Amino acid sequence: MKSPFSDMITIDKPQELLDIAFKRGSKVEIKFRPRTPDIIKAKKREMARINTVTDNLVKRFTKMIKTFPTFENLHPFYYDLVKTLVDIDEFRKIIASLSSALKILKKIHQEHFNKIKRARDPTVAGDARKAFYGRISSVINRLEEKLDYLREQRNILRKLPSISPEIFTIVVAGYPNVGKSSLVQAISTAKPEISYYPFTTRNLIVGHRILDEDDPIPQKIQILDTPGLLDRPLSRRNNIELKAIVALKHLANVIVFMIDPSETCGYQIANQTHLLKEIRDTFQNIPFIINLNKIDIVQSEQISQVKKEIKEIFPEEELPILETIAVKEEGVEDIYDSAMKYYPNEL
Ligand SMILES: Nc1nc2c(ncn2[C@@H]2O[C@H](COP(=O)(O)OP(=O)(O)O)[C@@H](O)[C@H]2O)c(=O)[nH]1
Ligand SMILES: [Mg+2]
Repeated sequence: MKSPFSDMITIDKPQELLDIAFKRGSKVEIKFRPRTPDIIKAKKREMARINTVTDNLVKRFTKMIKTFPTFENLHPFYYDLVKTLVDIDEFRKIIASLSSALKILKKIHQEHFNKIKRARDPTVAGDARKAFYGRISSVINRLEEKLDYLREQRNILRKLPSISPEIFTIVVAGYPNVGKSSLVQAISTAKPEISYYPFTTRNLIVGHRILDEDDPIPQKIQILDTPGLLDRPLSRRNNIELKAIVALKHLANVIVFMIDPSETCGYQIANQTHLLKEIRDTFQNIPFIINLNKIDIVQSEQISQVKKEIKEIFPEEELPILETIAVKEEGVEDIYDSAMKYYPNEL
């Protein structure tokens, strides 16, 4: 699984671009028939040099431009995340100015190519090539700030999490220490992978589960543990953080909200149900499952009490409430089965 940005090529500095291109130019070798006049040799050599230099720069620039995906074609999850990180309008302007620099480069090439062609003296041909080098150097050097900007953007975008936005995703939310990681681990077939997510200092944990190992084309789902994202009140987040969190709505097919009725996580039930309400309101159209964990260390009266409180918070809708002992993997398959009720059935 890869993010659309994980294979982006490096953005060179102008001097690096020019050094490589000129080096290629200086290595051009042409074989001449015996007794070829010096003027013909000089012209052919200089033409081949400026062609090589231009080709090299055009290819390199085209690659740099193409390495940035067209934002409109991104999956909405990545598009929303990118918007929190990058000024898309500024970005487009810069890409456009690279494209126009390419056009100028080709024009300068044409002019000097013609000069070399018309030369009647090897020195004139050599001078035309040198003049060409000088002019394109200044065109490319003028792009320095723009290339610096693109390099920074690339470094930011490259860190975006590797998630498959297309596959069925269960997102696990809830306060720290309620048992989210234990649940994700218990449900996943493979060892969860760790991914960076913007605006959190914690890592996103991505577990996978293969639906049927015997299937010739095994179908996978993913289970996300979201430390630092859906584990504290949204009302205390700034706007940008919130946007990065809300981007999860494009990803989540089901949200499992975990509550620790034992309060050994360090958060009171009232705080936990408050977060539950906030997250329910934020992700309104996404199916929701409530998970009471750590029932091994809670009295059954306490569990009934928490269930009653939850029902009072949501008088309009009957959300499923399931109980687990995540560390002992008890009840976790019921969570999985319950989430999979929302899995789109094939024909
Ligand atoms: N007694 C008990 N402890 C649990 C249970 N699930 C998790 N824990 C413990 O609670 C702590 C936090 O669990 P973790 O999965 O890391 O929570 P997270 O911070 O929400 O990811 C760990 O010490 C777990 O061993 C459970 O069902 N019962
Ligand atoms: Mg955890």
